[in-house]
Amino acid sequence: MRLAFDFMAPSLSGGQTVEGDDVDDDLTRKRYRAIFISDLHLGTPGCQAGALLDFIKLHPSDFLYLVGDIVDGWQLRRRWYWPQEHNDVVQKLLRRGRKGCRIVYVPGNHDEFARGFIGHRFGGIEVADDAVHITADGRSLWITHGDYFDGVIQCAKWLAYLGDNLYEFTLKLNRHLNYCRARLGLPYWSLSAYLKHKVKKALNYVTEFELAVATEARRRGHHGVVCGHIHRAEMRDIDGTLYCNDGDWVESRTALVEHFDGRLELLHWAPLPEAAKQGLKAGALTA
Ligand SMILES: [Mn+2]
Repeated sequence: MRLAFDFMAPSLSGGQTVEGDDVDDDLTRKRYRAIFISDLHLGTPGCQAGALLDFIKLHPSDFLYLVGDIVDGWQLRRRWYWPQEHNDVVQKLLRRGRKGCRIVYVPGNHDEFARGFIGHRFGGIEVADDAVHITADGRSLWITHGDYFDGVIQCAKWLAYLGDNLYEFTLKLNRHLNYCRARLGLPYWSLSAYLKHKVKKALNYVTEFELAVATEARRRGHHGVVCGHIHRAEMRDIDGTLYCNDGDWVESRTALVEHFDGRLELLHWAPLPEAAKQGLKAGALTA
C-alpha cells in the first residue's frame, strides 16, 4: 500500500498551493458536465502524460470519473518510473477535487492496489468499485473498468502478465518507430493500436467484451455503461444499451465527455502545437 500513499502524500500534507500555471479560472476553456477517462497508465513510459495534462487543464468539469488503470502498479512493481509530468497529472487531479469537482476513482486491474481503499476518500477523490452517473437528460450510466469481464484475466492471471510484457515491448517498438517517423517528418502512427486492432479483431475479443459489459449494464437496469480496459474508444448501441468505452492515454488519447444538455461525445485529443503550449503555460490561450 506504500504505492498509494507515495503519490497521495503531497496533497494530504500541503494545504494552500499557488501555481503560476494554474489556469482554472481561464474562461476560454471548454467546460463539460462530466469527463470520463481511463487507462492513463501513469508510471509507465507509454503514458502520454504531457498531452493528458493539457487536456485536463483545458477541460474542467462538474464530474470527473477515473475509470481504472490510472496508475500502473504492475509496471511500477517491476521498475520504478515516475517522472515529474506524472506527478503533475496527479497534483492537477487532486486540485480539481479540492476545487469542487466531484471525482470518482474506479480502480482497474493495473491499479488493483487501490481496490483496498474502496469506500474511502483521498483529497476529494472517492474510491469506488463501480459507480452510477445520471446524465443531465436523466440516463443512468453504470461505470466499471471492465476487467471483471475479461475472461483471460479471470481465468489465468499469469497469462495476463505475459500479455502485459508483450504489450510493453510493442509500445517500446512503437516509440522507436515514431521517433524515426518524426525525424522523417511523418505523422504519429500507433503500431500497437494497429496490431491490436488486427489481432483482437481476429479473436473477436473486442466484440465479446463489449457485449458482456453491455449485457451486465442492462441486467442491472441502466441505460448504458462506461468502461475502459481494452484501450479502444467506442460509443454505440448494443441491443438497446449504450456502450461507451473512453479509450486510453497510452495510444489513442481519448476521453468521453458529457455536455451540459446530457449529450455524450468521444473526444480524440490531438497534441497541442508548441506555440499553444506556451500560451497554456502563460494562461493566455484563446483557442
Ligand atoms: Mn485494465
